[in-house]
Amino acid sequence: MPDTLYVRVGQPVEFRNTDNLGHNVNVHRRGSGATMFDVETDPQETYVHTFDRVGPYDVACSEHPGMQATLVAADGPLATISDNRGRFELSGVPPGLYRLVVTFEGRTLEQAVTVSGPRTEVRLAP
Ligand SMILES: [Cu+2]
Repeated sequence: MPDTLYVRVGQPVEFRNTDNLGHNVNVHRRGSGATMFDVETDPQETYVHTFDRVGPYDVACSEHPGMQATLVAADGPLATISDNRGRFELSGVPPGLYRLVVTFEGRTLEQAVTVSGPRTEVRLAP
């Protein structure tokens, strides 16, 4: 938990097994499928990995197929997770031209966004 998480590139991410059962954590880069790591974690054991590339990653436990998550690595503070209606808010964004990247349900959409005032609303066109 949670099933979707964003992390910063260069910051250590801790994968902690708080269960009484052994688990496995395997993480693949979405798209290429490249394996980032694939480790067994005993109860109360922790594994730490630092992501060095932006993008979405698929997290799974090979022993329990229902255990899945999405992890998105971002290289700056302008990242967040939307609510269950797809709404999100980022504060303190300096004016300028940005590239909005949205990842959901295994798909990635991109759109140019110009921030020019105190509030900019964006509607993502699929
Ligand atoms: Cu498991």
